[in-house]
Parts: sequence; C-alpha cells; structure tokens
Amino acid sequence: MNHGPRADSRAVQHACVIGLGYIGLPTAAMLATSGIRVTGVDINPQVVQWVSNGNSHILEAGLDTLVHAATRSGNLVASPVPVPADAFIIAVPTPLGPNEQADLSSLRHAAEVLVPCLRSGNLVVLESTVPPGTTSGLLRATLEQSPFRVGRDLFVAHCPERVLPGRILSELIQNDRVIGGVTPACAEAARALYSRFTTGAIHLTDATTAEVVKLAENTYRDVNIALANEMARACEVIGVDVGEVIRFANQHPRVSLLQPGPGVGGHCISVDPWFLIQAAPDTTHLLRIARQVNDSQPCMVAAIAQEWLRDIEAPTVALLGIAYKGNVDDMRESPAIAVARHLITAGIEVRAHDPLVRNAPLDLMDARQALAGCDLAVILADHDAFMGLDPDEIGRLMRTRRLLDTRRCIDPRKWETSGFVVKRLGDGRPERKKPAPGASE
Ligand code: SAJ
Repeated sequence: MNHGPRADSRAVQHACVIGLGYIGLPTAAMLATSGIRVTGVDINPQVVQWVSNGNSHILEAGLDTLVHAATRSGNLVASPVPVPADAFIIAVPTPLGPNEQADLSSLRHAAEVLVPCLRSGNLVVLESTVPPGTTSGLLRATLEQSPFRVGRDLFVAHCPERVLPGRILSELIQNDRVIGGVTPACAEAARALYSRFTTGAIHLTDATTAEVVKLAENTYRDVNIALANEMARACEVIGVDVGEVIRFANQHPRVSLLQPGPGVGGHCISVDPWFLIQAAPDTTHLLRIARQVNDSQPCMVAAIAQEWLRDIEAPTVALLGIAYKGNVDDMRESPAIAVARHLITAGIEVRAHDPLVRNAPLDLMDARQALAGCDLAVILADHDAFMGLDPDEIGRLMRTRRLLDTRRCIDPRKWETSGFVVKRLGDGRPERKKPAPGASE
C-alpha cells in the first residue's frame, strides 16, 4: 500500500483551528502554548474579537489564563477565515437536525472554506463527533475538491475529543486519544501533532473505527444513566432508596452504575447515540429505549412536583440550577428547560436561579428573589455553590418548606432540621414526612 508522504512532527509549525468553541478554543490555546503558531477561526465575529483581546468566552477552569498567555505570546491569533497552515483541526458543532439525523452543515462549511488554503503535505484532523463514515466520506470528498488526493498529498484523520466540561484543560493533556486515519500514514501524521501536548497514550486505528469508538463511549453513558433512572423509578415503587442501592451495588468489582437525575443534557450524550441509530437503525433498539427513558425524566420530575403541590392553591416553584449539569454554565439540551415547560403548562408559576448561567431561555433571578414566597425548591444542577445554602435562611424566604433534590446532592438531614420536607429522586418513601412542628407549612 502506498502511504504517500511521510508524517513529520517538526513539519507542523502553524496550525489552524476551525471553531473556537468548548473544544476548539482550549485546543488552540494548548497548541499555541506548546510552541506552535495557531490561527483560531470562528464565524462569530464577537468570538474572534473576544479571543483577539486575550479572553475566553467560555467559563472553564484555567481557560482564561491559558488564552491570555497564548495571545500575549503572539502564538495565538483569531481570524474569521482560515489561512494556509501546516495542519488544520476542525472542531465545529454537529448537532441533531430534523428526524434525529446529524446536521453536518457546519462541518461541510468548515471543510469547504479550508479547501482554498490547502497545500501539499497538509494534515486535516476532525475532532467533532460525527456519524460513522463521515471522515472517509463527506470530509475526504470535500477536501478532494482541491487538486490534492488524501493519502497521497493530504493527511486526514479523526481524533474525537474526549474532555469533560469542567475539567477540559487537564483532560486535554492527560486523556488517552484514539486517532483514526483515512490511511495509516494519516493516523501517524495526526499522532505527531497530538503528541506535542498530550501525555496520555495515543491509539491508532482507521477513521470509521475512531468515529464509532467515540459514539460507543457516550452511548455507554446514556444507557447507563437510563438504567440508573429506571432503577430510581423501580425503587420508588418498591420503597427503597436508589442512592443506597447504587452505592452498595457499585461495591461489586464489576458494577459501575451512574446516577439518576432530571434528564440527560449537554451537546454530547443526548445527541451521539442518535448517530449510531442513524447508521444502524434496525440493530439499536436498546439505544432508542435509553434515549426515551432519559428524555422522559424532565416530565417525571415535573409530575412529582405537580403531585406534591396539589394541596396548594396557585403554587410557585423555584428551579435552582438550570445548566445541564453541575458547575458548568452550559445550557445546551438542559433538562431544566423541559421541566420548566411542563410546570408552566400545568399552571404553576416557575422562577429560575443559576449562579453560573449567563444566557438562558428562562428569565433568571438571584436566589433570594427566586425563592421568596415559593412553595417548592427544585435542585436541578448540582452546583458546588448550592452545598453552602443555608436552609434556615431559605426557609424564612419560602412560603412552604419543601425541597425536591433531583441530583441527590444535598444533605437531607440538615434541611429537615430546618423544617423542610425533603424528597430525593428515587428515595422510595411511601409517603412524605410531615413537616417539623413550627415549620411554616
Ligand atoms: N448525568 C446523569 N447521571 C450521571 C452522569 C451524568 O444524569 O450519573 C447527566 C448530566 O447531568 C448531564 C448529562 O448526563 O445532563 C451528561 O453529562 P456527562 O457529565 O456524562 O457528560 P458531558 O456531556 O458533560 O461530557 C461527555 C463526556 N463523555 C464521557 O464521559 C463518555 C466527555 O468526556 C465527552 O468529551 C463529551 O461528553 C463529549 O463532547 O462527547
């Protein structure tokens, strides 16, 4: 097999990172601080302006400092369009489109605009999560609109991002990476670039296998969370506490159950299983069911709240934490939106508070405003900031002292001591405890 030109790590002196989002910006800043000149590209002029000024538009531990250092050193510049470089990394959104099919329009656009910049010997790496066959299909075909042929003049590989929002910078360095090349030489070329900043092992394979590996990782979590959510429902019926069940089951050396919650949000876990279903619709029944279970959690949470508030006329609910999970400011696919929608449809007044989220499709209030006169507080995201909440103070603000903890993150005894009735998802209580004497309920 002719593997084309050989990969040479020293060849990459200038990289162009297309898409300065949750993955692209940290990757660009990391490459720049590893000594490579980087042009970060984004179609959003505000992002280009923001990064050019040395700022991160994403709330992520350590990222502001890294972006500042990268731009100040002169190694990171931002641009609205790609420029010729030795290597290109594509990290653009690949959301779900209509009918649960992948929307690859941003990827198509990114590949098309980099075609005029291509030169012989270039490396193009796709980091975005995509349906199987996209790297060797759509991406390769678009790049070959240039005079160059993949495997002969160009190196093309898929290196799926694996970092956890909230721990992006350390995981970018430490996590193992799977790199799939359109040819083996393509994978080698990408390895040479990633080994500039990765301390984890780099595993080489073909492009489609790497795509399926990424989808398998996130699908594993989706199915596991669906199992935890279904266990929580079963424990409610049986009358035992799912938290204790999971804790003890996980003592088994080969069991690792995840946690129940208000639903699965974020741009990955709730989306990626559909890319597998799209590729193999007749053999992915379990994946569909898991998606249904997780998608129905917000409705479950709203139903529990609604049922609990039946004895109160014109009740008001405060949603605490509307990000898709704890300690992030990210609202994408957040289950909080669906919980709010269900409650509003049921005629319940809904207020929302999140100490981290800046832009939300719900009106946000500060904690005191949101809780004043409320009948139920519902914790939807386990932000660290909520662990320090003072139940006495909150109890004085609320009309009725009820707390529904969908993340099982607070200590119920502390709140019960302050006169709260506390319900945790899957706690299997046959009936809610009566409030402590003297409580305002
Ligand atoms: N969730 C639960 N129960 C749990 C764990 C999570 O209900 O036990 C919920 C969360 O609250 C959230 C959703 O699931 O709404 C997803 O959260 P997550 O922390 O599992 O995942 P993400 O979307 O923040 O990041 C994931 C990570 N994938 C894996 O852990 C396999 C990350 O490594 C990936 O890089 C990222 O997706 C991605 O971009 O694919």
